[in-house]
Amino acid sequence: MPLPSLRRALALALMLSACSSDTSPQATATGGAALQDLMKARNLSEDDVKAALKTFTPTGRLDEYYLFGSGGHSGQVVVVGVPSMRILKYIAVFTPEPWQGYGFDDQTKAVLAGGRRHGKDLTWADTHHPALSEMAGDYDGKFLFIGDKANARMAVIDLADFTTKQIVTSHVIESDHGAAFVTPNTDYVIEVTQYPAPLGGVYADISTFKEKYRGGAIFWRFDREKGRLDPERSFMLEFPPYVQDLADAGKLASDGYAFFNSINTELAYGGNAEGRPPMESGMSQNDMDYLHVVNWRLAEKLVADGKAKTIAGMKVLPLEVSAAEGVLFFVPEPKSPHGVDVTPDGQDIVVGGKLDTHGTVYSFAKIKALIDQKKFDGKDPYGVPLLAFKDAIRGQVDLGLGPLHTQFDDQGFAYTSLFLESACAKWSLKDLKVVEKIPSSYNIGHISAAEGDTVSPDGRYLMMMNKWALDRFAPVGPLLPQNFQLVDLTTNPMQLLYDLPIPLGEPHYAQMIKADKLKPEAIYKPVGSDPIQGGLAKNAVEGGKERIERRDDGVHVFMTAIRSHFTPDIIRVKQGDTIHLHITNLEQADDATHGFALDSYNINLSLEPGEHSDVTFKADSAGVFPMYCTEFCSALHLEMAGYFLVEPQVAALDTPTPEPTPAPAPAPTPNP
Ligand code: K7E
Ligand code: CUA
Repeated sequence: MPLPSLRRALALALMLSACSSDTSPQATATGGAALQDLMKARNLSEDDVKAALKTFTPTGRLDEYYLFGSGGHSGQVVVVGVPSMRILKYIAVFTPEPWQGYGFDDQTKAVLAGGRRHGKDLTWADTHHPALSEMAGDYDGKFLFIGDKANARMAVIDLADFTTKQIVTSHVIESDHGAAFVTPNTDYVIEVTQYPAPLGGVYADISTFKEKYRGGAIFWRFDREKGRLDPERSFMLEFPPYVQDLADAGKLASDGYAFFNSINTELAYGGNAEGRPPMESGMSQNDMDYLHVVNWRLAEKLVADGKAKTIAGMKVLPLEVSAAEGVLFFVPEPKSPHGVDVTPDGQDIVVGGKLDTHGTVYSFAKIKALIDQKKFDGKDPYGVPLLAFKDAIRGQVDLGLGPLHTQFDDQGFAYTSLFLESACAKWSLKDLKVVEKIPSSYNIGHISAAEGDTVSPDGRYLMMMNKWALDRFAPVGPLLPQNFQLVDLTTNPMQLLYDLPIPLGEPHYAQMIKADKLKPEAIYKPVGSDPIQGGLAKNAVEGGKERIERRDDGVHVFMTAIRSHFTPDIIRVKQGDTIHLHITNLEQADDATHGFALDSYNINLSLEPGEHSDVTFKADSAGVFPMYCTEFCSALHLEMAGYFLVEPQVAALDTPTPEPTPAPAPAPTPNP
């Protein structure tokens, strides 16, 4: 280590020892020497030590930010503390999750059932973009939304208890990608199609792609009072089958508008075994695709005026209406664009072109002027007015290879991920010049800066979300984790602070929110709360009123859980009975969660303090089934158990046939 660095390391050691009460020169010198030894022993550079000091969070200390990241195919949301990079939670969303008992009780089964499609239960999802609820364009810390690209679903998570409350789907579309993105006051949550299909889930041969296949943007109305999306008050805009991609809502200067990009003006639809080009080359022929500019407030009005038709229960504003009434405009965007991100002041829209080295910065003021003056550059084949590229842009910034997604800070800088270059570029919004780049490991997708897509970004931190991690972590076989890399934005140059392997693929986007905006509850009140419906559950059980009742619809078990027993702890039923378990956790102490597992019946509940759960099932197998608590809740946790006894309806119905016993040896002839 060169001498000046050594001196700086000693200064660091001084900083360290200043925290302890003993600041005598002797102790400092010893501390410095000890730190030097430690750095040497662990082969750490001065930058490593700085990174450690910037992220290390002592036990009991809380993080400044929460990062809500997509959990990819897990259908979950991963919650990470920043800057410590500690994983705090996986929120179960689109898929059953046993620890949280999600998808095991009647309440959460009903949530998952909201996402059934074509009569099928779906047990995976492809989550891409989480969206925190906003007020006036700023995160308010109340709700989180996330879309499922594969199955065109949208979920609502309440951040009061970090629990999924609702999943909706519309059969009008078959997939999405630009989801979820919220309008500045969370009036609507936006879900934009990816792969076009005939609207309404009907059949039409692929050869009718141009005529019958369509994309669209669903505006799911959010009822903040109820904390739920309201399908009745939602609507969709019909789009040509251009393969829409990402979305962002306008804000401040561009409030009332929304922007979507697309990648297929060629209208290619594959068929590489039928004499047509494969999708990837078919869709990359033209130099320009179309940025969709949507006046959603006008669309909302036209829908209210009865201009929509209903398809699969969704109000759909027809393409010709949008084109004629000034709802939809197209502006060319360079080759295979990907991200579309509105600047904090709402004045510009940044689009990254995967196959172009530029980021294109569109000016909303220019777009709006062209629209107001009806200065159109012709129409697309579907009759949608086109705006001239050169008249709509403020400029282009030469970013590097494969620009994708852009975030913002509080100093007038933008950050754009460069997929092909495996780097993130920092550039000035004012003069559209790159300031510096930081490498990522590897194949960076989205980035997430602290509140970096709101009207008031914080700067501070940036997370690079990388798809490949090859040489970063101890090898775990051919399927490697993804890699979240934390970057310090306050230094010049930016500094890489931490690599966090994410063993849930494939995350796409994340949002980072100031931790003090969230006020999660620690316990459910009143005792016996239904976390999904809210308030006291219909079948909540009071301590002392536990009972088993046989009714016309089956056996109702009103049970309580408290350290360290279930009451009742023996349940006797007959084979074939329908069982209704109603279990209330009477605990009101933080973290006093009980589990409830029932052997062989595929039941595992998580009963958080004050929570009530109902489970309905058929006791179709006779036998003796232990039930027990699955959380180590007390010293007598193992004793928190009981029996579920199912008496066979027909004698020996379920009794295994005994192995034939060998004929007994003939008894010895007794002696006379
Ligand atoms: Cu670029 Cu789905 Cu936002 Cu992946 S998307 S990276
Ligand atoms: Cu309750 Cu263990």
